[in-house]
Amino acid sequence: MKLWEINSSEIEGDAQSVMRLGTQYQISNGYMGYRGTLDEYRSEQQVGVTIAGLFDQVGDAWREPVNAPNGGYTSVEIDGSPVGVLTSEVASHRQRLDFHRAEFERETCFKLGTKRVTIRSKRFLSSVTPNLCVIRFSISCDQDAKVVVRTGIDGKIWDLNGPHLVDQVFSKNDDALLVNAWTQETGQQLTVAEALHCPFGKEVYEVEDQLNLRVIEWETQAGEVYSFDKYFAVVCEKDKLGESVPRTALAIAREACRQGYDRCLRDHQQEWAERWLRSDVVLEGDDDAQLALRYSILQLLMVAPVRGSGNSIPARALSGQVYKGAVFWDTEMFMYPFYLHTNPSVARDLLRYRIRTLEGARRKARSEGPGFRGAFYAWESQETGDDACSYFNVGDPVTGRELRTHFRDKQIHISGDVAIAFWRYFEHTGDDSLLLEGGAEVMLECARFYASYAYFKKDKNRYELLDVIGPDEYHERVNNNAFTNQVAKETFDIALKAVEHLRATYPEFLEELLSRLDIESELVEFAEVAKLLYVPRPDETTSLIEQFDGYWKLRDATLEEVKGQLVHPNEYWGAGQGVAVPTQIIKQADVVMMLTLFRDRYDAKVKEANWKYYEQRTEHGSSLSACAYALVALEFGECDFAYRYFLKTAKVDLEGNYKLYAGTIFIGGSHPAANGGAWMTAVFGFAGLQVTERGLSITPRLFKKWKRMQIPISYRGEQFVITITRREVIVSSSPKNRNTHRVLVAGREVTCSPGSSVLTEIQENALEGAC
Ligand code: IFM
Repeated sequence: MKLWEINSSEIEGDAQSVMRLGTQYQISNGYMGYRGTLDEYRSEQQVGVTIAGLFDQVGDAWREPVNAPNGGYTSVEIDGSPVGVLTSEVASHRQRLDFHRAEFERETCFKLGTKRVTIRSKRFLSSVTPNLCVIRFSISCDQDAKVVVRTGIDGKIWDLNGPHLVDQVFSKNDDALLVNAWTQETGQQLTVAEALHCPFGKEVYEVEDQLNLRVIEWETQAGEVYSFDKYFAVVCEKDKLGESVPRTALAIAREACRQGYDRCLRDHQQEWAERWLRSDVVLEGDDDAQLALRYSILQLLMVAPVRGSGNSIPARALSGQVYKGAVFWDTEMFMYPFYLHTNPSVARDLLRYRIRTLEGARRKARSEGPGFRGAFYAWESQETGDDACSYFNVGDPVTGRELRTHFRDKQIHISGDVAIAFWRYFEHTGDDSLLLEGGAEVMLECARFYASYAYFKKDKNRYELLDVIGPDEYHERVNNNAFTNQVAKETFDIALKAVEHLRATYPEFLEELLSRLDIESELVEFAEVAKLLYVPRPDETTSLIEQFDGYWKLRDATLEEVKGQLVHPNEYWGAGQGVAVPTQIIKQADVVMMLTLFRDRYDAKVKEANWKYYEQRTEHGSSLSACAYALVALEFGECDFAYRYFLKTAKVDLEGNYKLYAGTIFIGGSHPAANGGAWMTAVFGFAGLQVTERGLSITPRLFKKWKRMQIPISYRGEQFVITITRREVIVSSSPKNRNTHRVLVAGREVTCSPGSSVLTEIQENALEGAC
């Protein structure tokens, strides 16, 4: 069990540990996230039940996702004294997150004079009924005692820019509790309903201090365990589950209560068993890495959007309202590969979100500059695809002033990141239906945007992309950022490839699409811009790629020097006056990100030279950075480095080693892009798995202490398990597969038919860059 759970006995003292543990122990089911806070906690302890895809704005403050009233609230009083971690003497405390079934559990023993009282609770967000949370709560005391439990729905909500839910109405409907509320901006109704199964005690209904409560009293007998089960449902108008939101919420909570805890848990567990079967990566020989990787996979599995909901995954997933609950490039570039390789139907849902928000991207292109056409995706995308990113996205902690940042208007690589994800879906799965569903349209509109953005420089006879921000956000408004230009060029190439595919396969569909978009005459221009678009190349002598025009001329400072100039620890390093701006210090992988995204296009010499140059100059101020450096390091044998950075990525939330502020802006919460980065480093990096034009390819570089890796992979709609030891690679094709596949193992081609396992011997350390 030990590699399938995290646990902690830390007694939460200060606000920082409450925040960190709340994030680390969160559970989620794609519909909502429930922070890993304790039953008795309230909004001051950042209890958050964050709803996916429901946003609200209050006044001029940032729009952000809505947190629901907490249906999991329970507090206990023994002999008239309140019992809780923050107020009582704690003899022992343990909390646990069970990976098998994404279940949070706590057990706390309190000392109350001569008495010992133990509280246990477990909760899970159902994987089969997305609106449902199920809780089992138990109390026991070593002596007879008078117990009062207050359990119900807490309407006092932790918000960053709220309050979002107004006119809360608390009521009791027969056996169930209800809180009804409405969002401020659009008046969307949201209901939390709670049903309870409690076979003991005397119950009274009460509303106090924004708590909609049942007060249950009874006399305990020494040593007896008293348990009750709580079922709460959160339903919003946007779910379109029925005519009446409250009635739907009541029906879900009551039905779960009728079915009972064990049945709800069984169904939930069954679904989780299937998820793990498709995605668990076994790392034998290294428990530390195994646990961190599995935790990362758990996070990705928990936050995948509910099927058909039209949502994607925000940069802080559902751990709260940070980053406005918005979807960034993090999803397509860092999380998406995991889903694409394990459960492409989720990858498909993520792409559908971009199809759904295409209109917003078109609006943004039109509004961001004269002459811009096509689709410029939101840097911070919410439910409509309009950009939630503000022009002043960071505050200065010294002066308190807002700083102009250009993430929204200049980080144009976002459109290409989205387009590339669409093409990779097609390449990986062979399924072209998404191209017909809107994918081809997205790709063409992204290409159109770049064509309208590109500037033709006559004297050099080339197109350039001026005034942009690459992934390194410390250098704004630069010209010809290597990553951005490469991504834009790729967008033209793949949009044209998509057109060719459709021309050959669905000519009528293509004709209708080109005519609807009125784009046929622009295709020649796309080809021309793609051909003449300048992409910074490796220098012939040094192999170095300049991150953007003029980067080499910036002051070559060290990280220490730059850090030494900070006046305030939270000061933002970029945005106009930032300490990194005049220097070559960068925030996160940029050229190196390009080298891993397009890993086939650059040789190991170029990778090594650039990695060595840029790594010393990278702050890794974003959790997206370390995995890119780890991946590239593996391509020229820097295995110890890669391993360290793999662990850094996989443990970002476990160690809580991340920035809490960018300037004055709170940025705490979970890091699903790093979770995806950890998976990529393990699978693309150490296992060397790649999808090439010739099919799957595996070139393992197992880290020295790893004995065995086992990776389930979905490819072309079929399932495989790859087992790698230091001496052999076994490719097992599921008996349910239909086709025979050729797989390249360490450069040798093997053939794998359905139901077979093919073993290839490899010589330890014989591979280039072996670890
Ligand atoms: O998308 C990232 C960006 O690259 C760096 N700042 C944080 C964003 C959200 O994770």
